[in-house]
Amino acid sequence: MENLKDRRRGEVTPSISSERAIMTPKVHLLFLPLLFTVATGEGLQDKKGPFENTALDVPEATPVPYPIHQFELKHTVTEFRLSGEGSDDVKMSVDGWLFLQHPLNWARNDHYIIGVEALDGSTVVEGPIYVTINVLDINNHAPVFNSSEYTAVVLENSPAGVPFTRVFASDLDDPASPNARLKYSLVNQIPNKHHTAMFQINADTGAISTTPEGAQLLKAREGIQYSRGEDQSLEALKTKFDHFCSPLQNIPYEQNPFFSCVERAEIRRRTINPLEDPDYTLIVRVQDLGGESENALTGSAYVNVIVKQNLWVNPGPVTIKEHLKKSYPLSIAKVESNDANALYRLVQKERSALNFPFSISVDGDIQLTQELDREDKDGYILVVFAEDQYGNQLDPPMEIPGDRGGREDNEPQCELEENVFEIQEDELVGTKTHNDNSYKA
Ligand SMILES: [Ca+2]
Ligand SMILES: [Ca+2]
Repeated sequence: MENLKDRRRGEVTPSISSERAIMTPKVHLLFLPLLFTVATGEGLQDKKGPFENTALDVPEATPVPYPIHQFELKHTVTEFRLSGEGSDDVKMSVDGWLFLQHPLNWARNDHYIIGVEALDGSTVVEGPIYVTINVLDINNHAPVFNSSEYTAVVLENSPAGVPFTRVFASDLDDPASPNARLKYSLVNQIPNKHHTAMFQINADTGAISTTPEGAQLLKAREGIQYSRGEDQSLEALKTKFDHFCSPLQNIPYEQNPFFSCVERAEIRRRTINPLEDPDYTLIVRVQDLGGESENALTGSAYVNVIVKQNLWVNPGPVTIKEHLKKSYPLSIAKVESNDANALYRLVQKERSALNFPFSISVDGDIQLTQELDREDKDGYILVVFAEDQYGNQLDPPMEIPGDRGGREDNEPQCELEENVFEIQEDELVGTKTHNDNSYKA
């Protein structure tokens, strides 16, 4: 930032600083016009005008003294009297030059109105006039994130492009100008296995979501799976261990390196401190000037991401043919809440007076309760809720979309059909899920 400022100063006054340092205020005023010409290299004629109400644009943070405008007076003037807010920052020389004594700051005030009277001795000979100084913003503030470190949790299988967290930065420059037009970007992802970007950031909003790869590949740390109401104590872990690691040897659990390894991993997983041990750390950057200039000022922050196991996965499309001769109820799909004690509820999305031949078991088994007949209805949309005993949702309702007929009118598209939970005609042929697990009837 300092470099930019220095460079900007250089543009305006390439050689003023040493001269300014040795000058007394009196000499300083005497040589102002000459000094200004040297300093700015611009035609000062352009800055002249009659002694009348005038509006002037002045960039903020200019080096001083900065010549603003020379007023041409009709009378002999011995001094000027200035009034109003900001009048301490400007001065008039006896030859009518209005100049800045102190650099202006847009963030403090974007304009000043200063009254000026011309005096001969103690008599006002001209004025008062009112000079409006409009402060022009320059890009002298870098954008800053509202936190240097963020923490976020992302569920496995989070859909690509749907934000799971957001970062935010602000910039003290003029929000109506490019100086505060911010762009976010993702600089780095740690770890960056196989150079696959798992996350993306919306350049305009700072919203962070998974990429299609992330939606597919992000996995929570492995842990023990517990079923509904199952004891999750370390004693229960011993029982599980016996179950998976028989035949048993006569070794105490505590001395069994395999058991103690699993035990440590399980305890660590339960007491994980995301800040100290995130699954991913993202480095995000914000740039002003719309991110389109190499002169843009930047800010950065860390985003710690914890990947959380997500069991609540849409089982995907099911195709069932009508008049299927099976014993009912027939399992056709299974869902599992992230809360082992969830109560499941299954409804039909579109209210219908007709029979709804589906049910869901306490374990999340979606069952067909009778043969389907396309004459009755050619498609269903099922909505599954996972709730606690008070009816509060534990996972977002899962909508399993269905084809409501009319397929003959639509051009068949395999990709689309794979996303459709379709229950119709003749026979249950199986279900496909978007995580490639398959269900066989
Ligand atoms: Ca800025
Ligand atoms: Ca500024």
